[in-house]
Amino acid sequence: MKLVLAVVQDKDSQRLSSALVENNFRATKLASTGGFLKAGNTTFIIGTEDEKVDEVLEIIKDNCQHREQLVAPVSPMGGNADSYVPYPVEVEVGGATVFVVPVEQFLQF
Ligand code: 2BA
Ligand code: 2BA
Repeated sequence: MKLVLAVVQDKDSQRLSSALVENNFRATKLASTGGFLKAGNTTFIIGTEDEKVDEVLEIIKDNCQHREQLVAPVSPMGGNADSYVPYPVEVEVGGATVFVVPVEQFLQF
């Protein structure tokens, strides 16, 4: 069994969630925050059989888009001065950042 961890943009999360259910995959959605943009994104946890991982990855690819996002200057006040961006910059946010990790045990009590 594998655990697929996918960080996706909030705009795609509903579509991806529906596609996973339609294809009979079980998933858990977590509200998360990107370390760089400090904006909300969604992390999907999908536990599935090894042989179904490719299918999950296809579903993620088909339902998550790349987008350009403008990062406005943000005051470091109350935040971390290390990550201060002094001028607006455009960054390309990927469709999805995905990790696939082995599952040692899957238990449901
Ligand atoms: P949910 O996805 O909201 O699912 C709630 C319950 O609905 C499930 O309980 C299961 O009994 C049923 N269910 C879910 N998907 C189904 C499907 N495709 N067909 C028929 N019945 C379905 P649990 O299995 O106890 O799961 C409770 C929660 O644990 C799930 O909430 C989900 O958040 C998480 N979860 C379960 N299996 C997972 C997995 N393989 N990967 C990631 N998260 C999982
Ligand atoms: P954020 O950390 O908010 O990053 C949003 C986008 O900003 C990134 O898109 C990337 O294009 C850019 N970016 C991030 N860090 C940067 C840096 N130090 N310098 C210049 N540009 C930078 P993606 O790479 O598609 O990542 C989207 C989201 O996926 C990230 O949101 C983060 O939540 C997650 N992510 C990406 N790589 C990760 C990793 N290795 N581990 C954990 N989470 C990751």
